[in-house]
Amino acid sequence: MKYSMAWLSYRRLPFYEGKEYFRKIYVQEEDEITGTAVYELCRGARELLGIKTVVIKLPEPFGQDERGKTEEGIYLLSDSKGPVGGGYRIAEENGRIRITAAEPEGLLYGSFDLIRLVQRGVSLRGIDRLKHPDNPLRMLNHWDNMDGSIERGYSGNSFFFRNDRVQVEERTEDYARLTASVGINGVVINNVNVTEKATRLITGEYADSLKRMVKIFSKYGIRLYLSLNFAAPMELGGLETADPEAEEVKAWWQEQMKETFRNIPSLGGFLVKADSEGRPGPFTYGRTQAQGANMLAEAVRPYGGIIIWRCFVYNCTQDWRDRKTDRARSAYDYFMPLDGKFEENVILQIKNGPMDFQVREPVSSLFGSLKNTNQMLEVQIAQEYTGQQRHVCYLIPQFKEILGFHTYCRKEEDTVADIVSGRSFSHKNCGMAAVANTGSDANWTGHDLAAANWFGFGRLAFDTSLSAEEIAREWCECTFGTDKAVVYAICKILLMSWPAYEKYTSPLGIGWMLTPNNHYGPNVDGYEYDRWGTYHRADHLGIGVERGKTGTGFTQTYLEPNASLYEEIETCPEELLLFFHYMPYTYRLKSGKTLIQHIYDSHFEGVEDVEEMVSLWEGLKGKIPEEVFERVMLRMDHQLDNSAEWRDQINSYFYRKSFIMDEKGRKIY
Ligand code: GCV
Repeated sequence: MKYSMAWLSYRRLPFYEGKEYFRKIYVQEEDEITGTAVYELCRGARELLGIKTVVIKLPEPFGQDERGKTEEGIYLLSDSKGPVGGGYRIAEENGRIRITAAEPEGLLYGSFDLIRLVQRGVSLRGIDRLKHPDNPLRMLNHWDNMDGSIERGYSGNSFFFRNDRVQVEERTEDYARLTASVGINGVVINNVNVTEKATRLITGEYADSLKRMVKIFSKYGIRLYLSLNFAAPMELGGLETADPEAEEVKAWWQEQMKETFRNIPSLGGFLVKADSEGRPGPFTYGRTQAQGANMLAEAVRPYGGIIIWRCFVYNCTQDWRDRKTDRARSAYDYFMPLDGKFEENVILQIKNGPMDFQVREPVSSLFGSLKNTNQMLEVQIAQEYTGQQRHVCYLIPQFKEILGFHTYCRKEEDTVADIVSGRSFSHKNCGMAAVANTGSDANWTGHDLAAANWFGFGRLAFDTSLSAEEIAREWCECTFGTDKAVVYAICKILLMSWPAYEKYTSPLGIGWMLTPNNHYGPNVDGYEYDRWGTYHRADHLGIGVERGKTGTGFTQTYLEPNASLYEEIETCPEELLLFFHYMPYTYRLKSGKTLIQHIYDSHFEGVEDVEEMVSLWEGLKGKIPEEVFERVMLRMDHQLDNSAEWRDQINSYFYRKSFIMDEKGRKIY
């Protein structure tokens, strides 16, 4: 086997009560996506149940009368009054399972859901499930480069690009299957840092291979998107400017888009990183982010395209001596004044927190503050700052907290989940995106357990009401089967992993403290005297960034009561205390412990948690495939060493800074 099929690696079920349903599939429509649904059901039946399925075309029209007289089997029924937007209903009655949806995508998602239920051994008798995707857009953002490398990639090379060429191969289809099976409907294949060859992806040069990719994606209801280079008019068109207000620039983009969409008519649109970390953007010309985004939006509008404009804009050449400039404020300060000024086909894509995917950050204050602008949540399942797929770090509990955060932008329906789903402000162009964690490794994600984040992101973006526990269990049962001991141990490891990572790395929301550039392993002062705006401000008396009114004022970018909650030390959630406030080491937390003692204790505990995770994994020997067991074991052994390194460096650093002994007298160096 060249590579695994992760949670779609079907293993034959020795006994399954609902086998008979799968002998016949009745289908009404003959469109491509419904065809895929049929193919997937047949494949599932063959591989899971050892059944050869007969596919029967239903007569047109197929109304209520006809439905009464049907035979046993599975029915894929399109019904304009059925669930819309990719939603579906699965209902069983008298030996007939009906999957009903208004659109073919719904039939596909319903079919994958049905297969998942079989994989998990769930009885289908009397089942009645109605599902509507919560988020209209459910996207993966790949940071893949044309040379085949992946920025922040931890599972091999790109399977989209190699040697400056677009690759379309068997793996493209398997990727589409996995991705669509969890409800993802949009994929950006290239890095947001668009340089050199990647700038040319919008030209005809790569059109043939991109078209082949689109053909595969479309079968699975996935739209292709590209990242673009804001300076393309200069780099490709030879213009002297990329000023969004210059007529020649507008004309260049309009002409280019005509060609791009002629080549790839179903292209969804573009993701843009502008004015960030050295990328070009409208600021160069004294223009706003809205002027930049709207100019592009106008060029793609005739083709139904959208512009997804990232809010990750900040000053990355800060002076560490400057205590007023605050990277956390940056996106808010640039984008808030522009609320309501973006075109309807622009979506602002906002990272979950105001810094950069740390293990703990507050939710970005743009959520809830922006009311008249389409917005999307961006999270990162590539574990750049959370152990780089060498550590287990199941991130779905973090995403649940983010989605559940009350912004107080309205009396009801005010959470991040409400906002990005479009419920709060009736937006249609909105949703969730994740920076992807896949690559050419045989298990797709480097660490086998990291696949739970890919699966989990898709499931959560589709259904934000699912709990992190439910998703972990689903993933585990689909991937490893339903043996209770296996499911218990793996779910426990997953659910312990994010809190453990938080405990043994940087304390109480301060973040960073890791090796510059590669972002792996501890280095407390690695970024402290650098230009990136990521400081902990520790001295011999205390630690933390003062972001209250007397500091950078970032607390005041939140709506009330959150602004006051974060401002006041007594009410500030302790897991974020050092993000918002500079605190003395002797400050007593609610637990009664001093801040310094909390740092020591949590670091010892974090490593103990990893020890427990390791022993849970050891208990799985012989219960899961040997190869997977060994591969994960190796990574877990490393995680244990690396977490101890974190513990020792952090504890020693703060002991040496504060000169306060550990009350428990443990070894600190
Ligand atoms: C793609 C962080 C990462 C960069 C990444 C950037 C972004 O700074 O370290 O590698 O660039 O975020 O989100 O654009």
